[in-house]
Amino acid sequence: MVFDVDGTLVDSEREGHRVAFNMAFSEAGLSHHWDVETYGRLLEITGGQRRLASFLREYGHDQHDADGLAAKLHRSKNRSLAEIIKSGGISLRPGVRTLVEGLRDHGIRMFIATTGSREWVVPLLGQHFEAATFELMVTGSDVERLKPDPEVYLKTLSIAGLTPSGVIAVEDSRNGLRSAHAAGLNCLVVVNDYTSDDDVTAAALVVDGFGPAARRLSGRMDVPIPGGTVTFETLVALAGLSWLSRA
Ligand code: XBP
Ligand code: MG
Repeated sequence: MVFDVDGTLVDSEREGHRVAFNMAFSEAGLSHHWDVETYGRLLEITGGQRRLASFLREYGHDQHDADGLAAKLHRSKNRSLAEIIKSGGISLRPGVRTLVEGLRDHGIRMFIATTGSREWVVPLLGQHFEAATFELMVTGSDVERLKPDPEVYLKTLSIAGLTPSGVIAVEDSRNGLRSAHAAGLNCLVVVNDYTSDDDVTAAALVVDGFGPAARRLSGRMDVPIPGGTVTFETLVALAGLSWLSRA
């Protein structure tokens, strides 16, 4: 299983990244402030630095100024984010720990494929999981093109020596789903407050959370495995993750 980070394993955008971006604006003496709704709109642009550059161009900065200022603000934002992480400000979504530990106990290989910057992804996941939990973490710092481009998933498959068959991506957003699909992966989408209106109907299965209370919103997933296929529900039931088969 290949997990996305922001919005999937952790509810990191609203009270994590958004707050850190605003701290970067005030540290730079800028009056910009991204409220919850504005940030939700800006999330359409993946990558914090690209998101900043696009916003600054909207505010009349020319391309060169926007890019230079975005890089400076992004460094500042990630410094503030590191403090938020250290203070325990970014927690796992409910049910994630049970799912990850259940998969690990059943020998299912797990990987990370995120747009987020390596400098905070590693310490954040290190805070919540043992080091060996994820065999590999491919981050936005490790690829040229960000989601919805498939590069981060293709790089994960290539380094792990896997083909898409039998590999399931777990995402929260339309950008993430498009990236996983373009890499040929089955995708389970677990929506959150920011992505509940995303068009993710192309996903094999859409649920509204992890854990026993999860509701299936659409789809069902047949997972190709050597010698045939198994429904995702069967796979998760086999993996002792019966909560998902009830979704
Ligand atoms: C979501 C993103 C990231 C974060 C901000 O990544 O688009 O850019 O919003 O992190 P994913 P950075 O859902 O793929 O985990 O500022 O480090 O980009
Ligand atoms: Mg995400």
